[in-house]
Amino acid sequence: MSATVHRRICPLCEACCGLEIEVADGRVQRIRGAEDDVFSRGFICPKAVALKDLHEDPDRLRTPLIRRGATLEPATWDDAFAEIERRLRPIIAEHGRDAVALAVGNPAAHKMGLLLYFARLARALGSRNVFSASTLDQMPRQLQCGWMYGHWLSVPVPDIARTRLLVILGGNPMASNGSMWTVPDFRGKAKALRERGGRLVVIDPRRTETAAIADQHLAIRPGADVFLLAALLQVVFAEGLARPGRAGELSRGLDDLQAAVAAFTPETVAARCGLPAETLRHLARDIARSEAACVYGRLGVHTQRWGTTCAWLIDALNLVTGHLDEPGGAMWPRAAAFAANTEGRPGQGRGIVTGRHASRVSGAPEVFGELPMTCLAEEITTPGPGQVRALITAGTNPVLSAPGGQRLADALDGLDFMLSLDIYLNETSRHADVILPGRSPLEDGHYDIAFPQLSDRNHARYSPAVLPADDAAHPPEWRLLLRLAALVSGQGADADLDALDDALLAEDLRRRAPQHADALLAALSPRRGPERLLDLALRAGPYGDAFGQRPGGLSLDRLAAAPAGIDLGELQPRLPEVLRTPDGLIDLAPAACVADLAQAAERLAEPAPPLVVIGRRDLRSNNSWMHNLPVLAKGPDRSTLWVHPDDAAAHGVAEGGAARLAGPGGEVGVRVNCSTDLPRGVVCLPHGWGHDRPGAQLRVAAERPGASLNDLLDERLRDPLSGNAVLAGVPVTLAPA
Ligand SMILES: Nc1nc2c(c(=O)[nH]1)N[C@H]1C(S)=C(S)[C@@H](COP(=O)(O)OP(=O)(O)OC[C@H]3O[C@@H](n4cnc5c(=O)[nH]c(N)nc54)[C@H](O)[C@@H]3O)O[C@H]1N2
Ligand SMILES: Nc1nc2c(c(=O)[nH]1)N[C@H]1C(S)=C(S)[C@@H](COP(=O)(O)OP(=O)(O)OC[C@H]3O[C@@H](n4cnc5c(=O)[nH]c(N)nc54)[C@H](O)[C@@H]3O)O[C@H]1N2
Ligand code: SF4
Ligand SMILES: [Mo]
Repeated sequence: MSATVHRRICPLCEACCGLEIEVADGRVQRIRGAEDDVFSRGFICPKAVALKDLHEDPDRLRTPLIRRGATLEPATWDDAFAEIERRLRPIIAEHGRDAVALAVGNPAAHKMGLLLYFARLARALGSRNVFSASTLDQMPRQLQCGWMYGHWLSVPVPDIARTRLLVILGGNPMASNGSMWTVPDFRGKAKALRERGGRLVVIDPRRTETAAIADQHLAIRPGADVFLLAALLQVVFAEGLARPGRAGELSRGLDDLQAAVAAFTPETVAARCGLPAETLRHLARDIARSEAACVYGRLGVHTQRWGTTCAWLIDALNLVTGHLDEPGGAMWPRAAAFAANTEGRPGQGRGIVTGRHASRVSGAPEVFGELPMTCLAEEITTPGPGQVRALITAGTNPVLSAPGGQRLADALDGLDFMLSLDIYLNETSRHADVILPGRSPLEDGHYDIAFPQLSDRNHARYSPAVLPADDAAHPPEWRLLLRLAALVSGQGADADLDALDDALLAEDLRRRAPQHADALLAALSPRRGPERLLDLALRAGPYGDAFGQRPGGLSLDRLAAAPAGIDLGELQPRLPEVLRTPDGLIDLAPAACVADLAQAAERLAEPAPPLVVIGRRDLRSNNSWMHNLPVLAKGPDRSTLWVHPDDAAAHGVAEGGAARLAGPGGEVGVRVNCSTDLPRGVVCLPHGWGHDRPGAQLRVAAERPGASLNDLLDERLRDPLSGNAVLAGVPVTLAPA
């Protein structure tokens, strides 16, 4: 039978590479990079090929499961929804909406149906107890952008194509392929940067894969970035190098910023950073004097106690040195759809409000409608009004991905009801009473909602489903979520979903364009579901056809007719139009950050713990859920603890040997690999392992389960501003097993 070649944007990481997938006899034959993809130009990594294994994985769930005693057994969709209705409705009736918590994870960012309709479910439920992987990851960055620019997804990214000096703190794009920065083929782009005489500087405790290709690696002590960044700004101000320029004229708070960093001379922070004062001074001068420089910080600076304050200092440094919104500096993408910073009145908006409520037990602030994932366990286990009694998870595995994972696992067993939307029976979903499986990504159409808002070049791409799916036999996730939305709003599990989908969209349209709602609804038919929302977003977006008012503009029809995507050009300056703050200015000194930095100053002299743990990512792994795919699981063990050989000797552990690693949240058994890429006093363990929990169905992963880093981390350690978890720089002890 003849093969067909299909396009698909890879849904596995933020690089969003365009793939070519060859199918014959209904089976995936071959996956490779799409050379003519306007954005990724043929680049892929080894994970793309694993989409075949994912699609074919016999452990991937294809039918709902319902708990019968100790086991989860296959069931029909109708029985599963009947069970959900039977169990969930009384909990809402008796204890109210807050008794039902929602938790959503990383894959939702990569599946438009899951993302758009999870929002529908959350709205229908109306619970305060909403948790997501954002508070294990990038919430500091979003909060800081909200405070400074007025919207949490107005995130400037390095314009790597034109920069002369790129400084990366706490990011390892050679392994992660970039984050909060969609930059396929980082290696090629970094090489081009160096070939045109530019420089790459990496600030990371470990000599990472990215540090290895850099011109300079500064092995900072974990958690010291807040001091380093304040010192760089101090030098810029003290040496008269500040030239905030155009962005400066649109800012307020420059004097407050200068005052806030004044005490942090390189000499005062050098010891804490583990770096010479002169090195910091030179770096500050290089950034300030470069005609096009960009400082970029990621996971390693966000998942620490000072995450939000670090994010602020990085953007402040870019702005004060004249590199914000300038070619080669940090620039805002202009996405074709769903970007709030292209909607409403250009240059001004409502800004953001946080802390509208607080978590019941720890009093952690609400941020963007969420509470910290690290508060979930205590909200389940602490009795009293408002206690969480039921949980719905969607594409999240917090038992492995959140600090205090084992305590969370214990808490899940105390729930009255738990529902998981997941594709596996895994460490988290094994606690559920009902599991509703999502489909293989190859069976759904795809448009990235978030990542074009973070991309190093403007573009739009859409992939239709690669393989046919039978909606009745296995409904897409958006219909599962809609059915749940109907259920929690009292309409019964057999509500007319198409009518509900129409009604929800009509409601959206009436809010946005009251006079045109009916005409718009008609113009968008006969599409349904996420594709209809996408068509609306594209046509109403900045490049859209405005429903005929801008002929030749974007629509889903037009995008679908361009399989290689549509290039929308290099990043362009967007100030002041991008801003959505109430006064139309950038806030260079958000009060909460200034106060937080003052607290950091008080802790500058604290003695460094003798041994701390940091995390790592491996090109062939992805968080907690791709260890069951044979093509990625083969090869060397990627779950080992890396230790400097002198530390290994000092703690009596040997290369290849077993050891106990203990932290503030617990201890785990690990296997040791010695590595001189780490400084002394720092050990390195990846997260997402620990696939030895009974009852999970991950046969390949269970062969080499590894241990979960999050079992030794402490869920009480958070960035107080954003509620984000602290995932690195945590003190540990190491001993032979
Ligand atoms: N292959 C692969 N790719 C992935 C993922 C994956 O699991 N595997 N996960 C995806 C996800 S969800 C995300 S969010 C992104 C994350 O992508 P990145 O932000 O690039 O994250 P990491 O690769 O974890 O790199 C974080 C770096 O911070 C360093 N670090 C730790 N502590 C500190 C510190 O105190 N200061 C400084 N300066 N550095 C520190 C670590 O050594 C590490 O090199 O990757 C995505 N891509
Ligand atoms: N210590 C430590 N902890 C970390 C990190 C770290 O660097 N160090 N990184 C953090 C980061 S950046 C992130 S983003 C989080 C991720 O945290 P999570 O989102 O909780 O974790 P994942 O491992 O991505 O788990 C994804 C879940 O979704 C399921 N899934 C996969 N595809 C689909 C699908 O198509 N549909 C549905 N319904 N489910 C699907 C998987 O089976 C799995 O259960 O982990 C965080 N945890
Ligand atoms: S870098 Fe790899 S995992 Fe990420 S999108 Fe590209 S092919 Fe997929
Ligand atoms: Mo993440």
